[in-house]
Amino acid sequence: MAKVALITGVTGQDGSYLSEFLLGKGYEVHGIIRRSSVDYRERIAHLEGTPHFHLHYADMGDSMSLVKLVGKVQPDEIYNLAAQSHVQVSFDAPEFTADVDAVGVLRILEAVRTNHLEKTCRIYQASTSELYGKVEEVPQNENTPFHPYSPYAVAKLYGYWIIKEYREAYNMFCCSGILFNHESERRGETFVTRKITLAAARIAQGTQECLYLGNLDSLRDWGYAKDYVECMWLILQYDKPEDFVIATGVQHTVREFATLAFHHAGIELRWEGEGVDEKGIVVAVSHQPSEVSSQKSAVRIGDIVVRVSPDFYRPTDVVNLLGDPSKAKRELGWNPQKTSFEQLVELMVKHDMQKVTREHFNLAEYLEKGIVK
Ligand code: NAP
Ligand code: G4F
Repeated sequence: MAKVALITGVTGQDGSYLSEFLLGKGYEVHGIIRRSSVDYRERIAHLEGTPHFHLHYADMGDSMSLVKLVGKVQPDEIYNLAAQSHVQVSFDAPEFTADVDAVGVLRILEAVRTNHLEKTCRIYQASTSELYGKVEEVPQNENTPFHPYSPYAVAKLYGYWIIKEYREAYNMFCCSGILFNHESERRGETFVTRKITLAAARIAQGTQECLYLGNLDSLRDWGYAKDYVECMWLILQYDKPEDFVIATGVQHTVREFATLAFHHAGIELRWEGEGVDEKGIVVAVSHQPSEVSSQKSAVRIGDIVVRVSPDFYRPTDVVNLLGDPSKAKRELGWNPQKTSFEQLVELMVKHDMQKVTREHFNLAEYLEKGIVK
């Protein structure tokens, strides 16, 4: 009998990679989607219609929908990835964030209990390095004290503790993966890495003039999402329900990410000024290999292509995340260095250079045919 997995947040970056991973392992995969007036299923469109992949409408804010779905699907494993996952947005929508990211976890746990599946169903909770927030030690491991530093992190802290509570109170196999930032070609376009790789590609191809960023000094431990979903699965296959830090053990600033991303887009930057006056200035431009772009670079030496805008500063910002993945390496046999920082930036820029080229050609074709003016 194939194992049955239920994924909340299946349309997201991680949900899409996890679906592919579990289908590859022979699972029957069920995913929760929510009604939207526009189609946000781009990341899983290639999976729809395949025999072992099923989508169901439900919402993390709607207990009844979750109880009914868990009863219908009878999952062996639940991967609770659904969340309002944007830290900056959580300052603008704190109540919604708490409802989905905190109480939503409780609703999943109770849906499992209501359906009497607590002895058989294993639950993975998408926890986060944001719990360490205003960090109390560097690097951070499973024993580092938490100091959440945003409404998002406070909501996720509830999720972490309610998982632990149900594990101890009801002997349920439920675990948190404390994942550090992980990125990919499918990363949401307002997270800093994807915002940078898309902007670098557009600036190189002349469809954007300047990229506006917030805190350039912020340090993150960035890994590749495709590598991280394997860990979610490994955590649920472990013989005991435990929490794990998942990270690469290497950190870089936002500025370093931007410098490398522009380099892969054919633009060398130097940085000048401080704080809100800091600028990224073009010092050299190279032609792109034809497989990433058909166009010559549109920028010139001396152009300012990155500026700082206080609009992207946060009321409280987490600035020093560095994970210690020793436990995952030792206990799960997971390789934290499968994809390096340099490879990650390169693959994201390469993808976005092609995406921007396609956008450009589509527009040119439409203009030629008189479809848009
Ligand atoms: P993401 O791309 O933003 O995806 C979030 C998913 O949650 C989407 O499928 C979204 O659906 C769904 N969702 C949001 N509100 C919902 C609701 N009320 N009901 C049902 N579904 C809802 O996030 P991600 O990067 O894949 O991250 C996955 C999980 O890991 C999140 O819980 C995130 O907080 C956590 N995490 C991420 C990272 C990271 O670096 N990526 C690190 C640590 C932890 P729509 O498509 O309909 O919006
Ligand atoms: O890319 P970010 O928005 O990711 P953040 O806040 O670290 O959150 C992500 O990772 C968490 C794991 O640690 C997840 F739990 C969470 O769901 C999400 O996936 O920002 C990274 C850093 C921040 O310090 C931010 O202040 O980049 C800084 N930054 C600088 N300029 C910017 C910008 N962030 C964004 N989004 N946009 C900017 O223009």
